Amino acid sequence: MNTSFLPDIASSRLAATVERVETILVDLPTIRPHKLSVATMDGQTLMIVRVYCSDGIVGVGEGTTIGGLAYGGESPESMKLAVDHYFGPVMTGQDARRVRALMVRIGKMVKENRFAKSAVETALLDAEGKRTGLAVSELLGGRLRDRLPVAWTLASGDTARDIAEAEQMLDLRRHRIFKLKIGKRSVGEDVAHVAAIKRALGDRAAVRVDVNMAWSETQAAEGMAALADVGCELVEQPVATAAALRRLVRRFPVALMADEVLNGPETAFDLAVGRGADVFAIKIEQSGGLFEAQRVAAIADAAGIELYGGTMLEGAVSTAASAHLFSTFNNLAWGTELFGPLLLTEEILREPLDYSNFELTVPTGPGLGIALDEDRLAFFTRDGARKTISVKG
Ligand code: MUC
Ligand code: MG
Repeated sequence: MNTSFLPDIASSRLAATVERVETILVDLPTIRPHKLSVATMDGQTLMIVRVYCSDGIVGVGEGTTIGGLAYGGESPESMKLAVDHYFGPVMTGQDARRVRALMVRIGKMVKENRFAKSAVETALLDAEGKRTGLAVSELLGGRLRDRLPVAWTLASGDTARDIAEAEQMLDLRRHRIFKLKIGKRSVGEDVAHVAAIKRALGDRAAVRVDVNMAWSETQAAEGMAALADVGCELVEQPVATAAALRRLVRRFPVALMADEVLNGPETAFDLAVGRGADVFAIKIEQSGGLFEAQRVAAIADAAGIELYGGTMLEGAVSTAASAHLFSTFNNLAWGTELFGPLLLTEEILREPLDYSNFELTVPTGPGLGIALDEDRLAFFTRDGARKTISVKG
């Protein structure tokens, strides 16, 4: 067959290889102590990764978790070490434009490390978007919406303070969905806390809770029944295991959402087969990257499980990446909680993300569509001018 009329795809593509991969840790204070059942956070550490390519393009990604190692097996420090020592050498010299191929290559050489994989994949997609002039959402198949509803987490540990904070958010028209962090106190105390907040906010706001696995199965049965009675519309990960979630789902008139048990497509598939949740909290880092999170969403869709766009209290880079992905979901019934940057005292973007009218605008520029404020980033880089923050239990 004469194929001379076909364009030579390989040579018509602009070549770009990975030249080097750099990481930094950035410690940023939170606006108030953020109290979860697993940890109290006074600050957040972002592992920022930069992928330098041979065509001069630099892609940026972020790896972030909650409370050091209190939430999962990866910490910002372990992500940095993994990227510096293992991802970097595997990526260097490779075609930076074949993002999926490069992620497969990394997957062969690096097991687990899902948060770190999400960070480097974000950086590669940001670079490819900058190169082609396309937003990451377009590289992922195209956005279905430009704005995303954003929940706020009330986690000061004090009922009156949480109510005041919620009122302020409503006044500012920033949030009208509130997720309450519970599980540290007794079930009775927690239910009273939720009831008081729902009573104060009434129909002006939706109230949901996240127990972060703190309850036993019997506590969860008691708690879910009582929470349904006080007007809570959703309970997130009350217990630790998928089996226990499965035994709780549909027993109470309150939606049950899976979070910590969702660690990528395989766990999503198992949960979907057993119908272990009404809703999936999809997170790019927990899934192992944007492509893997897309697969989790597809499994949920096929199983009739509703979607919620979750966060690891990420900073602006990973929040923007998540927003790009979530904007491609057809059915985002429960909105998102992409409020991470608002929990931090410091802005690290040259132009902040737009939170207005209860929603976040998905950036439109090439790649992630954001630009880092390099001076501020340098100031807050660990071992830079500012001192490291701590994490308490
Ligand atoms: C989680 O467990 O969902 C999201 C909001 C927040 O305060 O913590 C997270 C993580
Ligand atoms: Mg959660």
